[in-house]
Amino acid sequence: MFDAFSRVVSQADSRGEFLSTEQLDALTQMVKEGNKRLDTVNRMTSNSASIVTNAARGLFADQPQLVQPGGNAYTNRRMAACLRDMEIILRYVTYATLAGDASVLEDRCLNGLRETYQALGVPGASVAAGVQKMKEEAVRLASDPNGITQGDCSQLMSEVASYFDRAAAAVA
Ligand code: PEB
Repeated sequence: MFDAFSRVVSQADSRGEFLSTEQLDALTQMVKEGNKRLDTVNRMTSNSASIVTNAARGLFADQPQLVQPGGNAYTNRRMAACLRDMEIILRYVTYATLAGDASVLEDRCLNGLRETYQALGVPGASVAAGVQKMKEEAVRLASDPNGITQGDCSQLMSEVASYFDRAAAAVA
C-alpha cells in the first residue's frame, strides 16, 4: 500500500536514484494544496451515509428488478449486503483520496472483487452503476463552494472521480 510519497520513494529506490526535481515539485504542490484534499476527504466521510443511501435509491429506481423477487438485492439480507458493499467501496475511495494514490483501493478492495461477484451471482454492471452514482454525489458535495475557502479544485475532483471510475471498471 502506497501513498503519493512512499510511491516516489519506492520508485527512486528501485533505480538507486535520488528523488527527481519533478517528483519533488509534484509533492510540494500536493502539500501546498493539502487542505483541499483533507476537506474533500472530510466531506465525503461526514456524508458517507447519505452518499450511499442516495446512490442505492437511484440505482433501485433505475433497475427495479434488483429489488423484486429473484433480484440480487431482494430480501433484507441481500439489501444489507448491497448497502454494505457500496459503503466499503466509498470508504476505500476516501482512503485513496487521502493517500493521493489508488493502491489501497486496488489492493484491499478491488483485487478479486469481480471474481467474488461472479461467484456470488451479484451483477457487476449494477454495482458499477451504483458506484457511478456515488461518484456524482461525492464530487457534487466535495465541490460545493458554500462554507469553504474558494479555490480551483478541478484537478482534485478529477482525481477523486478516477478512483470511483477504477472501482466501477473493476466490477463492470
Ligand atoms: C464484497 N459482497 C458480498 C460478499 C462479499 C462482497 C465478499 C459475500 C459475503 C457476504 O455476503 O458478506 N466484501 C465486499 C467488498 C469487500 C468485502 C466490496 C471489500 C473489501 O470484503 N447486490 C445487488 C447490487 C449490489 C449487490 C447490484 C450495489 O443487487 C451486492 C449492491 N453483495 C451484494 C449482495 C450480496 C453481496 C455479497 C446482494 C449478497 C449475495 C448473496 O449472498 O446472495
